[in-house]
This record gives sequence, structure tokens and C-alpha cells, in this order.
Amino acid sequence: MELAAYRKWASPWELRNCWPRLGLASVPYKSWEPLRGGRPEDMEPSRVTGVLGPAGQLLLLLCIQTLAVKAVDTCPEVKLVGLEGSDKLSILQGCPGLPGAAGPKGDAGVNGERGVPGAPGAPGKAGPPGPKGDRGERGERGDKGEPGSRQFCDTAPRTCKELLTRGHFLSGWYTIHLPDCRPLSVLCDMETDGGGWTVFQRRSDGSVDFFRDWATYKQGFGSQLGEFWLGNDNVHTLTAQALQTEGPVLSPHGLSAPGTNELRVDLVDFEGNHQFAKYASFRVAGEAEKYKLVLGAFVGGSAGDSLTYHNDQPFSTKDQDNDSNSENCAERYQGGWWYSSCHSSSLNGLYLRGSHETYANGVNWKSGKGYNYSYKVSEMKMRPV
Ligand SMILES: [Ca+2]
Repeated sequence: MELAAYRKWASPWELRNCWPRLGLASVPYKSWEPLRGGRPEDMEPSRVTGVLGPAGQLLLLLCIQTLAVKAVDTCPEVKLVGLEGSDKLSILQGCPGLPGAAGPKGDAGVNGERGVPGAPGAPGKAGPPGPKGDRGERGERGDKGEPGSRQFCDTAPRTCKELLTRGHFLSGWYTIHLPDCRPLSVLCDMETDGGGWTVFQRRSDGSVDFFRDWATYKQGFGSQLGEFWLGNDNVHTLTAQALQTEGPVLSPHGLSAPGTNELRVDLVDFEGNHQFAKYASFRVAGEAEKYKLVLGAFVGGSAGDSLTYHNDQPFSTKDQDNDSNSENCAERYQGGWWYSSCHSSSLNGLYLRGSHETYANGVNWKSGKGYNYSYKVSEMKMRPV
């Protein structure tokens, strides 16, 4: 049977609904493309049957019959409309066609407006540390720092003589540095005999008690404003310092550091008369040797020599009798000194203000004004030679 015979029941459009049932969807489009516009509903039936073969034609026939039956069940609907009671117009209302194919997809709509940002969420937990960054560029050079202690110590003044060399011409208290870098305040006499003297003992007004024990003489006592004892440890350190650099060696800062200190004793009585005594060298041993006095030759002075007698004698105080007398010389003459048996000088004795009746317990210098005259001013000072 020719397929075309059924076109009176089925429109080409209805016929198209049979194609999927016949598996025609798998028929290559190009096999019917050459027909008008290539649309399935316009397909030439003969061409279709040629494509389908005998079995396909039978299936197509059954499909079209089904379509026809469905159409009969529901369509057409005949309506008789009367026109002014005479003529009758019969209107055969055809069946509604099957839904057309879906139209082409419309253009995309305009994007909606951006929504209002939502509230910020709770902070998340910190992630694991990231990998180490690359090394940064080298920073600029920093400001110059404070001098290092060691370097500063190497260039700091060690003695009053050094201070004088550096232009400190006024007598007074200065800070010098010991070999172990410890700072020490000392009274520098920058006027007497060329200056540069480090004063380690001074009496001037009786304001300070010199009848002290071993420990006090060891550490020093008194006041920068008047009378004082610099301390046996300090005097030892200052004189040992010179000993360590014995000979014309050069210190780190290029100044000559002679190995010996000379000693000068200055005395002033209450009439204003000055006397002095000078010794070529002076050293005080350490505490292990009881701060023994190591004195060089007397080299002159109006006061005469009243100290050589004490050379090589240990220091004694009221609580430490190191003298060679059966008695306690320090106790008896009320001072701390290098007593032997007992003394020819005792500049740490009682401040008795000039002449005194008591025997040898004042600020005495035997070769000067004897055992019964206590000087107004006494100064013991050292200077590197
Ligand atoms: Ca004794």
C-alpha cells in the first residue's frame, strides 16, 4: 500500500509523530534532507517507505491507523448552526493538531541586579602557617652604638696623670678605670709638683674618724668633700697595675705606661707651712700579704724621711695586730698604719689640731714636727713615673 493513501487521515505533521515509533529518529537526516526544507512533516512518503523497508511500512501503517482512530473518537465535531431558521450551515470543526515543536530557545534575560551583601560570617580558624618567605633585602646601616665596655675600657683614662695629659688641669674627683675595667672615683691633684697625682689619703679638718677596723681600711672610707682613705684594695690595685706593666711598654692607647709609682706626702701645719716628702717608688701588696708597704728610696722633701722605717711592714688596724711590737700599735696610737714597733709616722692618727701633750697619737711625721704635733693637712699621693 502506498503510504500516500493515508494522507487523507493523517497530515504530514501527524505522520511525523510516527517517526519515533518507527525508529526513524535514527534514520540519517541527510537521507531526507534533500526534500523541501528537509522537515520531517514534509517528507515525501515514497522516500520514507524507501527508507523504512517492508516491516517499517507496516508499522507506519498501524501508527497512522491509530492516529486516525483517535481522531475519530474525538474529532471531528460537527456543529449545526442555524441561520435565521432557513439555511443551515454545518461547520466541521477539525481536530486540534498535536502540540507544535518547541520553539527556539529564547534569548537570555537581562541579568538581575546585584543582591545586597550578606552579613559577614564568623571568622574561620587560622590556617596552618605558610611556608617560610624569602629572605628580605639587607636593611640600611644602623646608627652608631655606644662604645663597647671592653673597647671603652681600653681607651678610658687609667690614672690622674693620664687625665692631666688629656687636658684636665683642675684638681678634683675624676673617674678612672682599673685594669679589670671597674670605674673608680679618685681625687686628682693637678697642681702640686707638676700635677697628675692620685690622692689616696687626706686629712684636713678632723671631720672623719680614722680609728677604723681592718674591713673599713680595706674598702675605704670618708668623704670626697674632705677626709678619706681610698681603701687598701684600691691602693693595691692601682699600684699593682703599674707593676704589671713594668718597663717602658705601650698601653693599648699608645701612651707610655711606666711600671712604677712614685709617692709624695704633703703636710700643712696650722700656721700654713707646707712640708713634703718624696719616694722613688711605692706599692702596697695584696690582702694576702696584709697590704704590706713596698717603698723605694727617699728622694727628698722638707718634711724629711719618716716612712722608710715602715718599709716592708704589713698594715695593722685596731682589730688586726700585724706589727712587730708586743703591744697593739694601732690600738695604742689610734689609727691604721704599717706599724712596726711602732712608728716614725702615723698620718691616720687622731686629729689633734696642732701641738698635743699625748705621745705620738696625732697626725704625726716625726722628722717634720715630731710626735707632739698633729698636722692640719696631710695628703698621700701616687703618680706613675
Ligand atoms: Ca703587736
